[in-house]
Amino acid sequence: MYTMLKKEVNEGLAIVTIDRPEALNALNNALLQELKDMFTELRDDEEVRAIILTGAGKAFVAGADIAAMNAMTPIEGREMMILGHSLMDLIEDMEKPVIAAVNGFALGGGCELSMACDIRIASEKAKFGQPETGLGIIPGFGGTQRLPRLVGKSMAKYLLFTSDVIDAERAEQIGLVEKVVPVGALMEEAEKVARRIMANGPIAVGLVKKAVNKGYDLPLREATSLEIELETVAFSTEDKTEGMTAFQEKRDKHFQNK
Ligand code: DAK
Repeated sequence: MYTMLKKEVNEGLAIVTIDRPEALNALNNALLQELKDMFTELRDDEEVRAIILTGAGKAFVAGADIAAMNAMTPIEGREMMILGHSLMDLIEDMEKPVIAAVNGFALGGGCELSMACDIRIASEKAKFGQPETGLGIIPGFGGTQRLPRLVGKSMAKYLLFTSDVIDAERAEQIGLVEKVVPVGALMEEAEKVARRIMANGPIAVGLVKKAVNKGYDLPLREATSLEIELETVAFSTEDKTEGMTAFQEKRDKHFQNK
């Protein structure tokens, strides 16, 4: 039973909307747990092949819940961080592609949640930032690590040190988002991208996600060895035969996810 999330599934594409209007979708323990339950369910649901995560109202997620954190002891804060990290890891480790459709504020924990997704598509109204140092803390859901991996070390330090909030256009320039679209076109564009991915071999997409995510943190030769192992798996699938045969026969592909 979800009180702060809505889920719609249409032809294999799940859209999850975070809806906690009183706090601009800020992440407290209860919302983190709901998100974790939701993504576990989506990971295990064979009908679902791709996921779009978005927010209701003017925020994607306006950060971790400041009121909740201010009342926490360091141990309670640590427990919340472990819960948050387990959610980010779950999204990153699941084989299905997850697209963040960033509709508004993606600050602190919200920016971190978007960075755990595979692709970020933003509306022109979206705003990004890691304002933690302005609160006397540092990011607690992976921002110190995922931001430099996306935008480079210096730009990440610039954003983390200054707490600057940047608009969607700037976020696209620095590689934090892949595409910026007009407000009314956000979900349509996110769905278009999701459907393009879903037209490809689902096992191949999952293996590519793994190769990029796991390989990125390995030395090059270990990462290229990982590619050999994962490609060997891809070569053992019926999807490989179907994809290549369909090309040769000049017909549509019908991937079976096997
Ligand atoms: N937490 C709790 N409530 C929030 C919130 C947040 N992050 N952001 C907004 N709200 C609440 C506001 O308090 C307000 O509540 P009421 O006063 O109406 O009761 C309501 O949402 C509407 O917000 P505003 O009235 O402020 O709306 P505006 O349009 O004027 O401003 C804003 C929108 C996004 C610019 C503003 O709300 C704002 O600056 N929000 C805070 C942004 C922020 O600094 N976020 C936190 C970043 S730090 C860790 C785990 C994670 C992290 C760190 C440690 N551990 C577990 C240890 C991560 C930290 C962060 O995310």
